[in-house]
Amino acid sequence: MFKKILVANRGEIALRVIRAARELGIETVAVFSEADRDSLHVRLADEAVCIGPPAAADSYLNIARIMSAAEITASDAIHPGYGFLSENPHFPEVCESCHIRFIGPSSEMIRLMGDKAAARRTMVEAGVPVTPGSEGVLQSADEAADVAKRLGYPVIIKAAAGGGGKGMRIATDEASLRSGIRTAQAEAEANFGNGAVYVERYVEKPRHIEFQIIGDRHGNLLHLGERECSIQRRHQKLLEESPSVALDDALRTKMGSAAVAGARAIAYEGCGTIEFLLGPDREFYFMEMNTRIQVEHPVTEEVTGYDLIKAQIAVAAGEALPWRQDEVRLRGHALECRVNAEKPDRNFQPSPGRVSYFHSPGGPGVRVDSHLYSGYVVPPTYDSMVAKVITWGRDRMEAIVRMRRALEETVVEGIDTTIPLHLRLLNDQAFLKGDFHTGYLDTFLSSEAAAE
Ligand code: MV4
Repeated sequence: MFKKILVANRGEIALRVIRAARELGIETVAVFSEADRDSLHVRLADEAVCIGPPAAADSYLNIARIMSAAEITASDAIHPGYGFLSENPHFPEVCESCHIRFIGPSSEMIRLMGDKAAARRTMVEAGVPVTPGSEGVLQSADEAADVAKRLGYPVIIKAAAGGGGKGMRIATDEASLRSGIRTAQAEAEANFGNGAVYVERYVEKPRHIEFQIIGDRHGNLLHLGERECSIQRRHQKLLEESPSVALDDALRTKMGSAAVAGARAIAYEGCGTIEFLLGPDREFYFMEMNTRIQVEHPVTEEVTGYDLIKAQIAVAAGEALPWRQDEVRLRGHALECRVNAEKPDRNFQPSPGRVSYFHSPGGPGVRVDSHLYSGYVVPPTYDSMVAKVITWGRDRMEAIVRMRRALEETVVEGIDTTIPLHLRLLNDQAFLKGDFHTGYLDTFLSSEAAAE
């Protein structure tokens, strides 16, 4: 097992990793930017190294500075968390050349799944359902028009180097397809330095359902159920839950087996997520694979009882997973509300600044993953998420009632947060019925605005 792990991240996920390492008896090293000098991860780690100025490019994204911190502290492994360097295929390569273990998959795996067209092809070969679409990237607008005619409109144009919704266009006819191809290529070239695009049939009113998978180097690979992530705005999730009301045991087994088949086809090691679109007709299609631990991993931890960060560390150290698919039990229901330092009523404008007072909720079935404390200054420089409130209940309604109660208990003074919006969502009829898709939140927000 590792002796010392460097945590190449900040905020709540840095705390989460430090806590798991501590329970495993592993020492920790925090790295921090000048904006994070007074952050909780700096205090909770055994050692801390300043790696540069506030701008992420000069600190949390700077591989050379992070490797120097790892070398001077004699760290034997690095946990990347999510965001920042977690899906940069170059990072595990540099770690390997420095004889430091990267807690995550190989650079080849990250590179393969980072190319959305290649990921799609890989899943087709593994027998995982994908949306009907072009064979690979498109060479011309004429080729795109031929493919779209065969598929039928509407279609969606996606960038091979994109992901998370970047560089996408919906086309409803040949004219909008031809202009969409041009703008998508230009946008992809400008943003990713790679203008390659492909086309798929557009699935209308889908849910975003993702499966947590985990693999080790001994051939064990299993799924830990799904997360319902349809409640999002501009590809930022606000609220996640497990299980999804849209799945029964039969569909869960079918989608879970597809997720495992996809991950097995690439001999995946570590924690990963297979994202699916689930249509109103209950047909499902592979969308993307994320090769990192995700923000919403706690809802899976709450229904399975497994610690995913400890598992990630153990698997990276070469240990065999002690879990078998037929032993995984999904118990009860979990919700996660992301609390962001934003003004939801002012178009989600960021609300950084000093938190004059913070009171964290507690009691039965409540978990809070947060780096907030009274007096903490939320910097304007990074992601606006300041807390994740997670609740567990024997059924969905108990988890919802607990979430309302927990958010009502929470006090965050000095900045605005998304808590009031969450409380309104948790009383919405469609949400309560579980009757929603990826367009739900936009509709909810416009209907609230119209009622003003
Ligand atoms: C789609 C789709 C409909 N049909 N693909 C959005 C992010 C990226 N991972 C792929 N995305 C989508 N791909 C087909 N063939 C709709 C979306 C989509 C979406 C997916 C999940 C969650 C929110 C979304 C919001 C808009 C579009």
